[in-house]
Amino acid sequence: MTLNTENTARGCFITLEGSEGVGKSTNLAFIQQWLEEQGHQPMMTREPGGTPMAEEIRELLLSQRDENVSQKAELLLMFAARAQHLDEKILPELARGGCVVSDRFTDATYAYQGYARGLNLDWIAQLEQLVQENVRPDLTILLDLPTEVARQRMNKRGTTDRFEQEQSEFFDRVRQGYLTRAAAEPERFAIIDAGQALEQVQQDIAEVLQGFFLQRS
Ligand code: Z5A
Repeated sequence: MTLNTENTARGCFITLEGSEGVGKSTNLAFIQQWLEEQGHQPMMTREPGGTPMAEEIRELLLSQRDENVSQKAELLLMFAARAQHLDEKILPELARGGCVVSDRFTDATYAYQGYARGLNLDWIAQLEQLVQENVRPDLTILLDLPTEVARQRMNKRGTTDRFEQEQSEFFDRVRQGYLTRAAAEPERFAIIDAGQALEQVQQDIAEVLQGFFLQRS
């Protein structure tokens, strides 16, 4: 399917972002329920992944391996998965006027591959343009939490993928990367304090969603 900015004007594209352990999975279920209660039929998806081929790329990216993973290979695989995800799933849904909610999108590439790994942000911007043309999220909810607290939450969970093996400094850079992007685009980002009690986090998310749909009506 050809990328077309008109597609995004018809549907709505919401992304949920944050460093590891901030509670994305927990709050995605809440967002889905909130949207359904408001009469939407959201298409819930995630990155890397979202289609069979993109999920295979996710496996490649997250699995622990003996050889070093080239940072450029990691970056290109993120965008390869994204191209497939966009063409096969996101764009068709936006074109039919649907609401897409993605657990991570390109802000994660800026935060992880750019700010945390140290890859050139201009390369990321060029790949973003190539793969997405003018498609960008309409709303990005950023769950923000100090790395220390997030790590304590993750420790309770057990399994570790290739990213979760990184040191705290890496996740500090991820967090700062997200905050830098949010500061540059305050009209798209809503920052939520994910250190609050879950009920308060979800109340804040509901207010953000309410404001977003009010603005569009
Ligand atoms: N990645 C990348 O590098 N570049 C890219 O472009 C993209 C991704 C798209 C996989 O992502 C990895 O891909 C990711 C970045 C990289 N690596 N890392 N790290 P992922 O989103 O699948 O993986 P994740 O970040 O580890 O997300 P997760 O496993 O879904 O974790 P989470 O959603 O943030 O956490 P959770 O499971 O919902 O919550 C963690 C625990 O905290 C859990 O026990 C909850 O019950 C608890 N929790 C949640 N909220 C609260 C509150 N408010 N209070 C107390 N406890 C809470």
